[in-house]
Amino acid sequence: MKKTPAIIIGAVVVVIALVAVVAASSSSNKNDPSTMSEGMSSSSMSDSTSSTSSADAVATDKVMISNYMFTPGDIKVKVGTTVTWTNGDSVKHNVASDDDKMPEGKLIGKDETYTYTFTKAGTYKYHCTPHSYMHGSVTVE
Ligand SMILES: [Cu+2]
Repeated sequence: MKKTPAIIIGAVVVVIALVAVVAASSSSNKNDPSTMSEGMSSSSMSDSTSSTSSADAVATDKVMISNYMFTPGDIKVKVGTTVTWTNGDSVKHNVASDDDKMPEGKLIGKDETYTYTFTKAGTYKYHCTPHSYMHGSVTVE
């Protein structure tokens, strides 16, 4: 009589273990298609952004800041060009290098301008200090 409960407990433990394994494998099966599609969509997104960053750069030395965006976001200029940013927003913005390749610009108010002369070839990525989601780049050729 004393051995029976041990066997029952053992059987219950085995059943719980099997249920856990089945649950784990079924949940991982459910995750697989979603992770695959996420991986595909993110890789196609990164492909498009990497190809647009320099290929779609606009040849201009003037950038408007409006609606919390640099427009055009990606520009290209020749070495020695002075680029002028004009703020059209009532909120103050600036032009700050992502990697210290150029100085951090002062905050400028509405209708004020900021200028910087690019003397070396390269790609200068920048953002706005108070709004770090605002991004732009200058490709100097
Ligand atoms: Cu800003």
